[in-house]
Amino acid sequence: MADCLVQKLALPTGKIIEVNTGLFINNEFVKSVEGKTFETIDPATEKLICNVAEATAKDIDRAVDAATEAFEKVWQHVDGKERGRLLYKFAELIERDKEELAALESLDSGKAYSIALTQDLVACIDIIRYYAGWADKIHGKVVETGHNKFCYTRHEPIGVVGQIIPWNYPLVMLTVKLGPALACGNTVVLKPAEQTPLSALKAASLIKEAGFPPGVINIVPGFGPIAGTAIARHMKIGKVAFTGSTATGRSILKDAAETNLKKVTLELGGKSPNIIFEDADLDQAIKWAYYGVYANHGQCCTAGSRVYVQDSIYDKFLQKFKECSQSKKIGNPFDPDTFQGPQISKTQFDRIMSFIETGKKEGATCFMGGKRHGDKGYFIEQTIFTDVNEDMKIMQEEIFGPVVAISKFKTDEEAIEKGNMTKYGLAAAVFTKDVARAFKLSSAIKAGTVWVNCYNSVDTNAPFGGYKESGHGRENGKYALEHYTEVKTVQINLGLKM
Ligand code: TXE
Repeated sequence: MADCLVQKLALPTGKIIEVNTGLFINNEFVKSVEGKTFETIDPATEKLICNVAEATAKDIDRAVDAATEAFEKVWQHVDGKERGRLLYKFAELIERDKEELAALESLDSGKAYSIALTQDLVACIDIIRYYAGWADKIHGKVVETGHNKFCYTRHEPIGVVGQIIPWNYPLVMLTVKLGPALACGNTVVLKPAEQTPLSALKAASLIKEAGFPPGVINIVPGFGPIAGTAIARHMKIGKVAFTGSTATGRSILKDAAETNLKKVTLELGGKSPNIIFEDADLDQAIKWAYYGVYANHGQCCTAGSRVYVQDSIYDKFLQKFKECSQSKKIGNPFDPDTFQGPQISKTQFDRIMSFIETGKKEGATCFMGGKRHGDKGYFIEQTIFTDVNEDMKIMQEEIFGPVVAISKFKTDEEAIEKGNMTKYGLAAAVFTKDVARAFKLSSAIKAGTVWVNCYNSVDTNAPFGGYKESGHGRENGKYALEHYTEVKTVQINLGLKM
């Protein structure tokens, strides 16, 4: 049965890649119980890439049963050194196949192949190696409780964890979620986004090849309201980790509350401010601000989509930022010099175009861009709005496309006030040479990450997550491990009498 699910996919470069398009449960690729499949589309051409098995609630049950059995019979007895060894092996296989994985990522999501290869894949390998290193270093503490007792804590795995990931960084999200969960000794049921199942399925083959026992990692492509909800509401899943929209995060929290109160971590949307002072290195600030908003076609939760520039340098900044925008290529993701590919889907394309129209209706000036790029694929021009105010929808809602609003401020206080005028709190940046001001602003801005004189500079060992409606909990680094264990307190009587 597994073989009939293997599909040969032709890349625009002429290369053929084989992918197994079944659900990955118990280390086998299988059809869905109901035999359903769904289409995955190339956003650069709007053409069908292939059909992929679609998980429904019955398949999630199957995957959870496999993960439960694997946890109880095998994985919880596997020590940290061995878990680490398997993770290192997985990283090695990702590295071996990085070109194929990057090509699939590019085909399915539209991101530039050169960027997928040199940034996304490099991050994936690093993340899995980082957590491989943690696997045998997860332990509790001795707690002082007086002479008559000995008290210690154990950091035990939760059991089966559910992971629901988005389409903007499919493989990076997969590794960010799998790394800490496996290092801590959990088994996993992971649902990739319906727009981008292919790289996750290719990674599933590597999981099997690495030698993970059957059922430890199960990968089940499907739709959010069906397969995603089944994970969020499952009574045998002890924790769910989610990255995606704030609306879906809310619904997952509600599902967890209404069922078994599973633990939930959420990495949600943002509307991040990027504040540029007159004393900043202007050329550097422009390059970082550009990367800050347009990286991954604006489909980045940390996108610095509100740029605030001190009034004395505003005009110069705007002109140079525009020139920088016009210098980068939008087009075929497989062309080596492409910076920006298409948006992920027709839905996202329409959503972004409607935000652009709203911005114009609200009275903002569309200073650059604002239109579809080309006539095929979901490409959108890099777009700059000026003459904006904080009440506008385009200043409050996450657009998740190549659209930036650039406005002015005069004082530190005004920059702080405007920067914080949002329900989100994922990230922010400050550009200045004044150290005291950098400290002041980075304390005052309510965000999970504040960059000083750089943007979107993410490190595997630095925690990542949001204040306010940008989420719960932290990913990356040691902080992520806290969300994948239960802490057990053991108290041993050494002489207390009743
Ligand atoms: O997200 P969803 P969408 C934001 C961004 C974007 C908007 C909509 O603003 O414009 O979200 O994108 C699964 N129960 N981000 O609609 O719906 C879904 O199948 C359980 C920010 O794609 O949140 C997919 O796997 N799961 C972001 C994942 O959730 C559900 C990245 C994300 O989809 C579900 C992506 C449900 N009821 C979008 N409904 C970031 N933080 O980086 C959907 N899903």
